[in-house]
Amino acid sequence: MEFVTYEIEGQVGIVTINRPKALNALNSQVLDDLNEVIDSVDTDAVRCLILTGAGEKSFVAGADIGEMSTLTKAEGEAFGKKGNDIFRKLETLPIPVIAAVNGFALGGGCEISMSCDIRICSDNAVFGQPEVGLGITPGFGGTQRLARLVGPGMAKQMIYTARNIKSDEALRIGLVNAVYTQEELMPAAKKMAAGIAKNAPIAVRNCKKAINDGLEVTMDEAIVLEEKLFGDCFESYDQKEGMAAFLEKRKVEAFLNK
Ligand code: DAK
Repeated sequence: MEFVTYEIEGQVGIVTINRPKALNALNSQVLDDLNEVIDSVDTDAVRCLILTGAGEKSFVAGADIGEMSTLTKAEGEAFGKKGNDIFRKLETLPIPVIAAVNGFALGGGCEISMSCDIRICSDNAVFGQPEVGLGITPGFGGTQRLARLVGPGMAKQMIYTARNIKSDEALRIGLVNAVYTQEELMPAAKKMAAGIAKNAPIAVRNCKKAINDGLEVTMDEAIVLEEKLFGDCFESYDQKEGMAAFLEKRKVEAFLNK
C-alpha cells in the first residue's frame, strides 16, 4: 500500500495515513488505499481502530488541492462521492474508531476526523474548514458532521469564515475530547482503545449503532432502536459471562464476541 499503513497491536488496529511530504493530503490514491485498508479490517478480531497521520506536523491537510484544481463538475462530484463513501464506511464500521489528530486537520482532514467516533489531539493540532477560501464548499460531509458535533452556530462560523482553530479552542467547543502533548497522544489513544477493546464487543458495537442511528431519527424511534439493540445483547455468551462475573464477585474471564 503506497500511502496508508495498517498495524495490529493486540486487539487494536492502527491506520496511518502516510503521505507526509504533502502533509498527508488526500488524493485519489490515498482514498483508494484507505478504502482497501478499511475493507481489510477483521472487525471480529480487532475491537477498536485508531486513525492517525504520519509525521509530526499533520494529521491530514485536506483533500489534495493540486488534484482537485482541474476537476470538471462531474469529476468533482465523483471525487466527493469517493471520499464520502469511505468516510461513511468508517463512520458505520461495527467497531469504534478513535482519531488521534497529530497536527493539521483541515478540510477533508477535519472531515475524516469527524467520521470517527472519538477525536483526541495533540497540542499542535489545528482544525478548520478552509473550503470557501478555495471557492468550494466542504465536500466530505463537513457541513453535516460539524453542525451535528459543535452545533449549527459554531459550525457556520467556522465554515463561513474559513478560520482555523487551535487545539484549545477545539476542546472548548467540543470538537475534540482531550488534548495531549505530541509525545503523549499515541499512548493516550492506545490506552483508550485498549479500554474499549476489553469490553464486550457485541455490546460496544450495539452502542455505536444505537447512538449513530438514533441521532438520525425522532426520540420515539430512537428509543425503539435502543430497545432492540439492548435486547440483542441477551443470550450472548458475553452477556452471561459479564453478569455472572458480577454476581460471583469475580473478574470477567474474557469476552469472546459471541
Ligand atoms: N493538497 C496538496 N498539497 C498540500 C496540501 C493539500 N491540501 N496541504 C499541504 N500540501 C503540500 C504543500 O503544497 C507542500 O508541498 P511542496 O511545496 O513541499 O511540494 C507541502 O504539503 C508542505 O506544505 P507547506 O509548505 O504549505 O507547509 P506549511 O507548514 O507552510 O503550511 C498548511 C501548512 C497546512 C497551513 C498549508 O500547507 C495549507 O494551508 N495547506 C492547505 C490546507 C487546505 O486548504 N486544505 C484543503 C482544504 S479543502 C469535494 C470533496 C472534498 C473536498 C471538497 C470538495 N467534492 C468534490 C465534493 C475537500 C476539500 C478540502 O479538503
